[in-house]
Amino acid sequence: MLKPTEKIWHNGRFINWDDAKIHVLSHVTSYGSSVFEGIRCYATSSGPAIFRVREHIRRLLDSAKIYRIDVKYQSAELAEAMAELVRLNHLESCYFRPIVLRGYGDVGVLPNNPTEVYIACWEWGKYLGEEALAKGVDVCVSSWTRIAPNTLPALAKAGANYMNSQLIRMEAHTNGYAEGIALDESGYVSEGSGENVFVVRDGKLLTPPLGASVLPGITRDTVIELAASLGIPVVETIIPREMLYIADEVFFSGTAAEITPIRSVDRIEVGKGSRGPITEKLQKAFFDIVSGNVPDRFGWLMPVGKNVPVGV
Ligand code: PPE
Repeated sequence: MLKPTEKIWHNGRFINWDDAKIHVLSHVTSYGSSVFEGIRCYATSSGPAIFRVREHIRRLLDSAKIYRIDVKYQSAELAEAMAELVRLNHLESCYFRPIVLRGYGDVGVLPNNPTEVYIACWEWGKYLGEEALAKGVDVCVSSWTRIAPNTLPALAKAGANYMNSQLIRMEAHTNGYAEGIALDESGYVSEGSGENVFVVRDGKLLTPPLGASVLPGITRDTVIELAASLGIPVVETIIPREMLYIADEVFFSGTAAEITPIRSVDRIEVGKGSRGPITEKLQKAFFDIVSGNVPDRFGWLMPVGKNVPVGV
């Protein structure tokens, strides 16, 4: 269960956790009009640090722009609000949920409602279970198709997209799987309900392109950069479903899921049915950086104790 913290940021002010309420007739409840983010703050050896905050805020503002939602806060203001939240809530590590929503005003599809911006944070453990990172998870290919182009824009992280995600995740759960992988409208691999997907075959990393109805994952980008630095070739390409079965390794990437190995797809073992060596190498490179064990050579961490760097 969610463990409340003290403060939530709302439109420039810090309010009490219990006061972060909206009216039932807010535009968002009927029409799904919200865009949001999921960001982690890690406990590093030199204090809490927010991972890739710049990129997450950029995606939040991009999502809002796609939906013609005007956000009047600057990136640096939002980043500073997050750093301050960690301090006010006395957290070592946490997960942030910034949400931009259309609030209470008129009722009707054509929006005529104020924009509300909230940022909450809390301690959040491992997304797919404690053992998932080491042992891997069992997943299925979903019978639900990922949102098709020209229906809901996949590049926006909008609340409404998660109705599709819920169908994928509930079906997987009902059938005893940790997660489902959806195919895109053309029948090619798209993504999990809340993660991007990577396949390893013959030492090469494959991941679906942005045109395959995937969220432009920030962990996806992190994996691509880490792979490049480790000399592992990466190809963004359409991936047929059956490639999941004959892959040497498959894994998920996501803020919540981090880098989670997949040990079977539709009860077919992937490789040896356990975490593969390339997945392990990428996990190590990832956790070394976010825990502060190695220098942050990519500039991905923003320490909360310091001023926000210029350019955020
Ligand atoms: N695809 C989807 C559909 C998705 O929701 C996420 C993040 C990703 C890919 C990976 O994106 P990124 O986090 O930038 O690497 N899912 C978030 C929400 C999870 C939730 O259950 O809520 C997350 O991981 O924070």
